[in-house]
Amino acid sequence: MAKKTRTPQESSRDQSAVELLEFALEGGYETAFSRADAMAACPIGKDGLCCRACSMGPCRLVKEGQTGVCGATISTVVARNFARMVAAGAAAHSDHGRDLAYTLLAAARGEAPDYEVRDPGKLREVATYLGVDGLDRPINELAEDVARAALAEFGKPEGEVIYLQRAPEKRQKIWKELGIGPRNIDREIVETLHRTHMGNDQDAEHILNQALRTALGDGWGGSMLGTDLSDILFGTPAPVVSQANLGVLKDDEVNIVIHGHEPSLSEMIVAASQDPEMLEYAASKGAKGINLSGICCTANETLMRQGVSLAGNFLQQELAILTGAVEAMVVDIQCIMQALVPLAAEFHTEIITTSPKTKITGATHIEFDEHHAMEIAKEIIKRAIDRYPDRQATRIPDSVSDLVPGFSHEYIEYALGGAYRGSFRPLNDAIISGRIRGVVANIGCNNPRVMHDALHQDVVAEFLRNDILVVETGCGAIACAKAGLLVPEAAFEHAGPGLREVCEAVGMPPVLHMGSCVDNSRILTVLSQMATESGLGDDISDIPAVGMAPEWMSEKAISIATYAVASGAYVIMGHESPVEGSEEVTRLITDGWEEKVGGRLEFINSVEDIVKATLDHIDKKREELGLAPYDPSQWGKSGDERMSQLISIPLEERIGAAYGAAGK
Ligand code: XCC
Ligand code: SF4
Repeated sequence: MAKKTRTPQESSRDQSAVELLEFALEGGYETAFSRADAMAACPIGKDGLCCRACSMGPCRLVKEGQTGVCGATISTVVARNFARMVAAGAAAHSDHGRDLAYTLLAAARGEAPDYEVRDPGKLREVATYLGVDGLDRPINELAEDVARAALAEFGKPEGEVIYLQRAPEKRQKIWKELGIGPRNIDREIVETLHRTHMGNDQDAEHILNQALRTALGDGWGGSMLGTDLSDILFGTPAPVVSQANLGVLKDDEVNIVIHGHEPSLSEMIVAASQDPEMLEYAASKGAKGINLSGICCTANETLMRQGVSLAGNFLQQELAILTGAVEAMVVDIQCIMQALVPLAAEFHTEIITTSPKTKITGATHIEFDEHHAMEIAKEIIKRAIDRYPDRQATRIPDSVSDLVPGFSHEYIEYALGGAYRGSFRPLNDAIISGRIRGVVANIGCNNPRVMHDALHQDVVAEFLRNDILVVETGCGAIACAKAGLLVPEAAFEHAGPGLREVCEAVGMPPVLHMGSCVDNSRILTVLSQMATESGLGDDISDIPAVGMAPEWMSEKAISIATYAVASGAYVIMGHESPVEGSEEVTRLITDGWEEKVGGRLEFINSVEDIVKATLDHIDKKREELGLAPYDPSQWGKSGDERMSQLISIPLEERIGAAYGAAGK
């Protein structure tokens, strides 16, 4: 691929990003965008054709029929590389889930006084799933047993991951027959690393079966526990009003950006930032207040529960620093670019690493310890405040969009059926009647090799026009939030007539923000419940739904895609295929997996092709279910008036009116 320098306009769909990229260009600052232009992707590695598994190599297999020194074929090498991506992604999500279990354990034992069980109802529900009895015991006693049962899922010596039982029965049978039910979460990750070591598993299909099993341990294990335990500790999300994009930074306040993935420390920072002592200290340095905002999934976690605003998604981490308005960027784990440190050194921004798992050379390390959480949170905030007087010229873009996130599966159920009749019935009915043609889960990252946010926003706009309800997580959700798609009135402006009717009736946005990347497990729960509720078949693979990550970049995204496929979903990843180098592996993950598990994984990189493949799949599933063909001409004559009235009320007021006293 020839090197090509893109203009800021060609690099991002987001005008605030474009402005800051122009500033970076003038000032000679590097960003991931400019580095992606300067660094062509390795043509061998990108297709999965480089094996570094031993020192007889590395072997670069570039010609059909070529083998490595050990004789490994192209399909073996490509499958091994893919399986290792799944293992790394599953490890990241699951280790995050494990840490939450330890936080719950410490809280239950009274060793982490700043944490408590905030959602006892969810605690009891999770106890039931995990087979913990004595639901009426004192909350901390129950919480301790739930934490221990959760921890056991990571390494128990016998049996299978318990949460597999939350899948439709038919799905569980498929896993059993194929022998791909994960035995525990860690073991499958370890076994994948073992099997892909030199001289082990050398049959592409067999390696890929293990990839499916490892990924299932992520989706139905580590990630699902991560979500459940976060809800227990910090509350199950319900709709809130918030704002997205770099315009949320404030010129006259101390700006602290929290970035990464874990909610544990960030929840404490949220609380500490409201502490009168901290506010007073900020005032003593001339600041009007302390303004918190987030990047990536730490942002999504605190957004969903506390309404903390979103500074931006993955590709905006460096841009936030370029505004000159950020006193501290506090990072924990995952998706943190090392480039933040040298960039921050050009401004007054301090990069503070906090996880015992993540240090970055040159950053300040203040290690988080849940036993002294609040104390550490305050120390961090104080450091940020101390930087405020050093602030120079700022360039905060004026773009902000409102959004209404907080759609946990519990909340969706409540919204559809009410507190006493919570159910997915109305959603199924809307799909059966054809008001909603199908469902798309649009998730995943940004990638500087494609125009920032453009694929997310363009495919989603097309889906809405086609009466497809969209659920989102991760950086994809942030991309669409910035485009104004996550507010109820987006239905009015963007949705086809049927979807619009449904959104009007419930007062919900046509794009539902379901949380962070581990919260893709919430989507598995929704799909399972839809399959269990009658009318749409009896398995996830029967539902007219498609999953996608059009701008993916991380190994976690590959793990998510793989567990979604193993759960029966058709998944489209945009950008490049990491298995491009092998026709056999490409066939195995598409037709091969479809035969096995009913889901398939494809890599497609144009908006038109993604939309077409999605609509074709959804219509095919509708037909297989014997549903009426999609016909938008029947809908959209009712409620228009109500909707126009509704959108004339300010969002803050409307949220109470439209949502009632939900969830909390
Ligand atoms: Fe990271 Fe979760 Fe990807 Fe965003 S979407 S770039 S993984 S933050 Ni999960
Ligand atoms: Fe080469 Fe085989 Fe070693 Fe891989 S395992 S580097 S293909 S010799």
